[in-house]
Amino acid sequence: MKKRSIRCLSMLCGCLFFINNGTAQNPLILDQFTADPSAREFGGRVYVYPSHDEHCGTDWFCMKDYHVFSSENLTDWTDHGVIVSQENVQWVDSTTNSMWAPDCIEKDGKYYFYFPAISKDKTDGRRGMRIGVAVSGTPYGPFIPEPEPIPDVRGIDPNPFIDKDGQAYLYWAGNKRLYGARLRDNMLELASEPEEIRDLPDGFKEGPYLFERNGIYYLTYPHVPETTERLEYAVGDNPMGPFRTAGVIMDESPAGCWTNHHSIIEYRGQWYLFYHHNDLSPDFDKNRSIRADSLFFNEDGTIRKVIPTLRGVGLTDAGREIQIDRYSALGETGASIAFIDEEDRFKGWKTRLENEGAWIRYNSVDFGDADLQSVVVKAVSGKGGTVTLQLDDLDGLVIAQVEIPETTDWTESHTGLSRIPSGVHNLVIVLHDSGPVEIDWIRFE
Ligand code: FUB
Repeated sequence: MKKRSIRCLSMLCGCLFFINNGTAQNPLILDQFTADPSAREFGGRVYVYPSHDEHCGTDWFCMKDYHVFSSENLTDWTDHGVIVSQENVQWVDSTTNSMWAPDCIEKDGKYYFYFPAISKDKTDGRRGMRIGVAVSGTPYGPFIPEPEPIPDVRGIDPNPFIDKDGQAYLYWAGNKRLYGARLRDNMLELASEPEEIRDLPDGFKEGPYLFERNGIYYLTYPHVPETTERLEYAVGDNPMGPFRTAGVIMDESPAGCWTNHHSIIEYRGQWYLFYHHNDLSPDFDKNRSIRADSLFFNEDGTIRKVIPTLRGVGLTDAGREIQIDRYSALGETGASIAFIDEEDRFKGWKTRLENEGAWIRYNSVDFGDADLQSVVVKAVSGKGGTVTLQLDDLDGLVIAQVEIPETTDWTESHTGLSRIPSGVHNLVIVLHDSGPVEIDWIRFE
C-alpha cells in the first residue's frame, strides 16, 4: 500500500486542509502518528481529536501539537491541520513535548477543546501536568487557548460530558486514578470539588471517557490488569456515579502496545469504538496510530467485546485503490502482509501470496451501479502468477482472472471483468500458482 496522495484544498486561519485519500481501514491516518482519539459528531460529521506522536529520538512520548481530522463517511478523512501547539499556549512549558490526550465538546455553538500539558509555572501546587481549554466557533478552529489552565485540576486525559439537563462535567486521570467534577456554565472552571471516582478496579487507570445511553452512564477507561492496558467499563445511574464495574471492551494488545486510549460514539445509528495501536511503529509503542471498529450492545445494555480489525469501518469504493492488506480474513497458509518499505513505513503494507490456494478477503467493497468493466492490480512477482478475484458473499463468484507478469518492479496489470458486479460485496483474492505474488492494491475501472 503506497502512501496516500495528499491534496491541499484550502487555507483557513493559517491551517491547511488536506484530504487523506482512500483511507477506509485501520489505521485511519497514514501520513503521521496519531493517538488517543476522541471522536465527536458535530453537524453531521465525525471529528476526531487525537494527540500527535512524533519520533524525537527519545524513548518517551514526544507530543508538540494537535491536529483534528473529520469525515462524513468514516472512509475519507480530512486533516484540518494543527489546531493547538505547545508554542501558542501561554501557560505550557513548550520545551516538554507533553501535549497528551485531548477531547472536545460543543456548547451553545462554541467548541471547547480540553488538553493536558506540563505547566511552565513550577511553583508548588501549580507545577506538573495541568489541563487547559482552547475555544473556537467551529469544530476545526481557529482555537484560542485560555491564558491559564483550569484552576484546581491536576492530571491528564480530560474528558468533558454534558448531561441531558445541560449540566457539564469534566473527567480526568491522575496518580493512576480517575476524577470528576461539575463544570461551570462557562466550561472553563470547575463548579465543584474534584472527586475521585471510587469502586473501580485497583491498579493503573487513565483515559476516562463517559457517555450515556438509555439512561445508563458508561464510564469507560484503560486499566492495567497485568502488564499493559485494556479497555474496561463501569456503569452507573448518574454522571458522578456510584459506578459498578461491568466488563472489558477491548483486550490488551497481543503485540504489546502498552497504552490504549479510546472514545465511543453513535453515528448514523451505529456505535463505534475509536482507539489506538502502534501499527506504523511496531518496534516503538510511543508512536501510535488511531483506529475505529464497530461496537455493539447486548439487550441488557452491556457492551460486547470489540475484536480489533485491520479492515475497520466504512465502505470502500471499488473505483479507489483497495488496500487489501487491511484484510477481513486471511488464509491460514501462504498469505501474509508486510511493510512495502521497512525504511519508510508510512508507505504502508503489501499482501504476499505464497502458495497455490493462498487467499485474502476484504469485506464491504462498494461496486455501485455496475458500470465498472475492468480491474487494475498493482503487483510484483519474480515468477509471475495468476490470481482470481471472487465475491465471497456470492458463493465465490469469479469476476476476473488476472495474469501477473514476471517482473522485479511494481506493475499495474489491467484485465476485463468476466462478471460486472453491482452493490456491496466481500472480495477474495486467490493465487492459482506457486508464488510469491505481492499485491499493493486493486482498483476497478
Ligand atoms: O498519549 C499519552 C498518554 O498515553 C495518554 O495521555 C494516555 O491516555 C496514554 O494513551
